[in-house]
Amino acid sequence: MELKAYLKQHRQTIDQALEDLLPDKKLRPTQLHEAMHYSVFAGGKRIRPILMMAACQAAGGTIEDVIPTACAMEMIHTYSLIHDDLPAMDDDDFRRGQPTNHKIFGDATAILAGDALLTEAFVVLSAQQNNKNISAETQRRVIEIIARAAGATGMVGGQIVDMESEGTQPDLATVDYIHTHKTGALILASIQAGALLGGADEETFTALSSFGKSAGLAFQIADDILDIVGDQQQLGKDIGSDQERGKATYPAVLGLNESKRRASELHQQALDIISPLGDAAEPLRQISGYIINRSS
Ligand code: GRG
Repeated sequence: MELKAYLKQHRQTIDQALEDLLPDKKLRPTQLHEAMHYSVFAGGKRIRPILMMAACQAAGGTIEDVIPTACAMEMIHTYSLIHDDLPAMDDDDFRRGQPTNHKIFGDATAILAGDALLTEAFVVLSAQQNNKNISAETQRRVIEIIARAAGATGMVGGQIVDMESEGTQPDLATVDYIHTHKTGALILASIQAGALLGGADEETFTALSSFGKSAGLAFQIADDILDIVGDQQQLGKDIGSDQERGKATYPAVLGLNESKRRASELHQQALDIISPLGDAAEPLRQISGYIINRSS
């Protein structure tokens, strides 16, 4: 399997499905729809949807069955980035190499575009009655997993602890909390949703969930490391901003080398956990390696 081709092909599948699922830009309210399109198509890696597809495959399922759910996840992720960039939060000017949503559309429209993306995601999630491969109970479970991961005890919870910790000297437990909630929760939920929609039995679901926890934390540690050693142009955003803002990061608590060691250790753990899943899990293995070695 060639990872680059796999990522490109699956990214294109998601981009096309997102085009079909998002409200038409020309429809009223056009300003809102344009703002939603702007950030969704500003060039994200689509790593959460791709992880969902790969987890579905690892569980023996059909990728087509996860596409709407994978798009809903990307809509939730994009809303979180739009809100995170606002002046009231990180106040960032660039995201995905483009001016941030509020820089183009203004704060109020950016807030509403985020709100609408989050809400439309649940329209997409709850509107899948026609797929005969997915039972209503599986769909309900997937919606609950995603809602919890996005909410107060998931991503939003991680975000507020992150904000509260700025400029403090956080301990490792607090950094772990921030990372596993702010970033890890949606990654774990993507993998769990893929597993369930792919028909995973309880044993496979448990293995893929453990994989998701390790991969989610590794993703955020890699993000912390990139903020120090990354290339601004490849990342599409300013580097060094974590340190400038006194953010609670792994390198701030453990140093750069120990952070790199932890990311590799988590990758190895993730590989060990899914070794019983054989060839079907090969995309997940390679994506786990990409997560810690990526340059953007
Ligand atoms: C505002 C509720 C709320 C939550 C914000 C996601 C998030 C929580 C904050 C973003 C801050 C940040 C840079 C976190 C680091 C990890 C992360 C989510 C990076 C961006 O995700 P990628 O790398 O981005 O998947 P692309 O652009 O490829 O989709």
